[in-house]
Amino acid sequence: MKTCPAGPGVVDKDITTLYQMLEQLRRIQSEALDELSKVESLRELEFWRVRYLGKKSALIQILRSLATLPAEERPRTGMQANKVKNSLESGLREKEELLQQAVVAPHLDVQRLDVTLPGRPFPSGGLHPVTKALDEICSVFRNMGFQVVEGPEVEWEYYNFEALNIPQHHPARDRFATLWIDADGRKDSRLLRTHTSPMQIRFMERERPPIRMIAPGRVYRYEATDATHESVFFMVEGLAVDRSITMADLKGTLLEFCRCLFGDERQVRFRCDYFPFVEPGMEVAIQCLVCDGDGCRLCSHSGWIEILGAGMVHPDVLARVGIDPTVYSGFAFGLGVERIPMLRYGIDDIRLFYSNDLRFLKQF
Ligand code: 2U9
Repeated sequence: MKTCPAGPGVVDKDITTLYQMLEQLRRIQSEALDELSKVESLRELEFWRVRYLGKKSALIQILRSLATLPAEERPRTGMQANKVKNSLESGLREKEELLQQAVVAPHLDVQRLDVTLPGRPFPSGGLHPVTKALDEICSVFRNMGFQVVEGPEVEWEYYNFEALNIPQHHPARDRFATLWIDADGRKDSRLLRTHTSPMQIRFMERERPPIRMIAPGRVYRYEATDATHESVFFMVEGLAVDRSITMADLKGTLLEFCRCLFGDERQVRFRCDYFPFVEPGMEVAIQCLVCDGDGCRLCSHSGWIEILGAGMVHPDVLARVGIDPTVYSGFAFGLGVERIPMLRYGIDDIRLFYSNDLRFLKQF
């Protein structure tokens, strides 16, 4: 049972009036703040201000009528009315700030700004599958002590051919369909390098053994493109020169490379081949990744897939750069980079790498 604050004798009517007044103030506050949350522009905000804080608003009317209330009701009603007024005024200020921000920065959706939400991720690019393969190949050789060396794509005929035992009119030149820059038949013309081997020559000219280096990079061939040929593609070539380097070093290094890339279980095959810059030369093949050696369309029913060319550096090549082949020997190898992701992911057309189709590229 409520007692009358004015003590016995004060009529119930006054208590009722007090409670009604306080109740009305609560309603004003709740309705005003509810309406404020729906306001979407400075214009609407002005209407709201006039309606809830203007001279003719219910709240201001109540504040004005405080003087007419019985003295014992005044403090409580006055305190409550001022509280409501303060809360509406601070709500007004906050809203005004937000809406003004929206005018300056309209892209901020003030109404729906939830600062607790995690940020929207920016769409970020990814590495190209050929870049990933290059990085992986380089990292395997780096771990075996090879340094990575890069050089020019526009090259002298000497570095691309002559220094590698491929003089003018040598039949091996047919194998490297060349894009010439100076097509005037001069002795030392410029060309787009057909392999990265010129880098091995350049490196040996300026460094002395022991040498362990790889040369990754873009190479060019004057060829019609098809599913397995591109006129611009990537190669990684490698070279090790030291006293008493043997074929066992070559086999051990390339076996480790194949295991790192294709797993410990994959069989690796070495067979004789010919390249003018190595003697003996060999091709390196791995057991087919699709049929595990049983024979299928990918491996032309042979069970093997060639991935590298290699050999012991020809003594004439060493002698030409001033390294005595009676003291030093070396091994070298080369591979086409695109072939690695093609085999791994079953990509049947090399042109997909360079057609800039995001549906393809996003998969890696
Ligand atoms: C120097 C000495 C020796 C690098 C080698 C290969 C074998 C080879 C192929 C890879 C893809 C040709 O275009 S391809 O088909 N490369 O088979 N490369 S030995 O030998 C060198 C290089 C430089 C001074």
